[in-house]
Amino acid sequence: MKKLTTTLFAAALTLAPASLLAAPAAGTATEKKEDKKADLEITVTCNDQMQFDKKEIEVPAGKVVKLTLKNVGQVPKVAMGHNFVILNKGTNLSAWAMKAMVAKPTDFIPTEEADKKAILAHTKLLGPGEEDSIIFTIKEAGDYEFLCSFPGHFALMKGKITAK
Ligand SMILES: [Cu+2]
Repeated sequence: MKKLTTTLFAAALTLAPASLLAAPAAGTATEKKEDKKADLEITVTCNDQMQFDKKEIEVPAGKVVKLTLKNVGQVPKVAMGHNFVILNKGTNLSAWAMKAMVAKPTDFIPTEEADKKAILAHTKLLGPGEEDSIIFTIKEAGDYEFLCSFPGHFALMKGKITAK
């Protein structure tokens, strides 16, 4: 019995530092997006025909949403890259897309403050076979437009997220 107690005590000592280290990470600036638990997960695909497989998406307002974009195409990124950009309410999609179009060094995400502020969330620019996930929460109910900001794509690659 004494041996067992000693063993358990030793085990408790070994476990303690790990749990102590893990605790402070949550809710701090070091929190990674993977750590957040999504209330809802959505997958959107995009392809060489410049199509998202979804044009209308509904999400609950105030909930944590994880959206994964998958590029199922085969054409190289330089000619057919795709991303998924959600714009804040009140943004003029066409005007914003024109700014994005010339922002090649930043993968077609405009660098001006006002244009960046217009973004609610966005994925990386994806080449064929790639995917990226974003985590976001839409606090205010309403309609939000999304698009692919690769030059010339938004005419076909756009849609609406409704937060209810
Ligand atoms: Cu695209």
